[in-house]
Amino acid sequence: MFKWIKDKLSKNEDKIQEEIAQEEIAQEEVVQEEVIQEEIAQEEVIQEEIAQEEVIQEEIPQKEIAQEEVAQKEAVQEEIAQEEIAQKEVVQEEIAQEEVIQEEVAQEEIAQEEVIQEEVIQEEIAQEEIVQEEPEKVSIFQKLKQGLSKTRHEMGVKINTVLGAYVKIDDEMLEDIEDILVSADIGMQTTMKLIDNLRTTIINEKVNDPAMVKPLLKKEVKKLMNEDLDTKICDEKPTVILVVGVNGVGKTTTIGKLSNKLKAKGKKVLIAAGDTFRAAAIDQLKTWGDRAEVDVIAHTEGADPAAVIFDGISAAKSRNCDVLICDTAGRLHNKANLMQELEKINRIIDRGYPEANRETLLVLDATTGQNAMNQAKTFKEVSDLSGIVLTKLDGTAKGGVVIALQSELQIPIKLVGVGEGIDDLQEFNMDSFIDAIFD
Ligand SMILES: Nc1nc2c(ncn2[C@@H]2O[C@H](COP(=O)(O)OP(=O)(O)OP(=O)(O)O)[C@@H](O)[C@H]2O)c(=O)[nH]1
Ligand SMILES: [Mg+2]
Repeated sequence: MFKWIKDKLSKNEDKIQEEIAQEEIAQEEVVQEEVIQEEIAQEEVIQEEIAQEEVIQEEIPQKEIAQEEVAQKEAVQEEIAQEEIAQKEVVQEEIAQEEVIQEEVAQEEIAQEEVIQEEVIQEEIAQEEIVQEEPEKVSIFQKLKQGLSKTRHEMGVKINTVLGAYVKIDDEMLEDIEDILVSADIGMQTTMKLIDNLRTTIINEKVNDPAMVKPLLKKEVKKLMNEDLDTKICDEKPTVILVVGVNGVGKTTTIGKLSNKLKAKGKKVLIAAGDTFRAAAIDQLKTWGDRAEVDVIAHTEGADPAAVIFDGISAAKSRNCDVLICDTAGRLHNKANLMQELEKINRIIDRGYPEANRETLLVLDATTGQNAMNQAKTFKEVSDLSGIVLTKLDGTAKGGVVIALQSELQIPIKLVGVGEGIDDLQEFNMDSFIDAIFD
């Protein structure tokens, strides 16, 4: 019995041992499983971290590059913006400066205008005062000086300013004078000659003082204009004066003034209305004839000018006139036309009045400056000019053209128009003219 119990117990013991062993194995397996799971989990975490790390590291340079690019883009845009602002500022600055300069120029012009007006007033007062002492001679010069006040301002006054700015004579000073002469319509060719001659005189005479330049310049102008040219209008009996020039220059007005002048000298004058282009021209000449108390020989509008001149010659002979003055049309459109017309008229005078002295006066408008010079060249080619009448010298700044005309063409200026009135025509006097524009 005891053995059975012992066996039973032993068997139970074995069974328990068996169960414990199995229990332990199971537990062991569970633990190992957990360890493995743990390790896998840890491995995954590490892998995940590595992957994230790599992603981060990958992302960082891209981010940096992107940030770099954005920064560069911003910098460039900033530069462009600043550049634009700077350019805008420069443009605005330039506009502002331009406006200031324009304002200064306008002020300068106003100031000059005022100076001229003041000079004119002073001259009028002076003229008024002097007229009482020496009526005729002085008033003529004052009138010329008054008329030329703008030219004087353009030349004499500006030259004074330049001379005052230098302590010794040098090339720069001569260039400044050259600029003034060109802008006063003396013309490039004449100005160059004048400056060259002036420079030679300055060197030869060893002149240093700028104050000496103006008298020397005046002397050179006189030399270039040729003092020997005959500036007197012929009025010896019998004389025919043919007046030519383009339209509007003042031919008819000059004829009226000249008739009056000659009549005042005791000459018997007759006018021929050779401008048959329009009726108004004939009427205008008749009006001037009435003013000067001189007869006018006229045909109707559209008549042959040569026929009018022919009748004028016959009348001048039969009435025993001293001077016959012939008006002509200014509307001859081309050189061939002009030449034909003038040749025809000249033939009539040569044949019909061979004993007469001849004057062919070219009338030029001083306000047209260098254009007057071109007209003179054309007329010189088609006609034998004996003199020039320069009208409208009053109030123009282009009086310097007188110097160019006489020195380049060697045709004497004989008369100058200084206004629209009947007395506003003067015999040209070179000395008075040079004084009037330089002093
Ligand atoms: N200020 C001024 N005006 C002048 C002078 N001479 C003429 N005039 C004016 O110039 C304008 C034209 O003058 P005209 O005598 O008709 O000229 P023109 O050459 O005969 O003209 P056409 O017959 O049309 O060819 C007129 O208004 C004149 O009063 C002058 O010396 N000074
Ligand atoms: Mg006319």
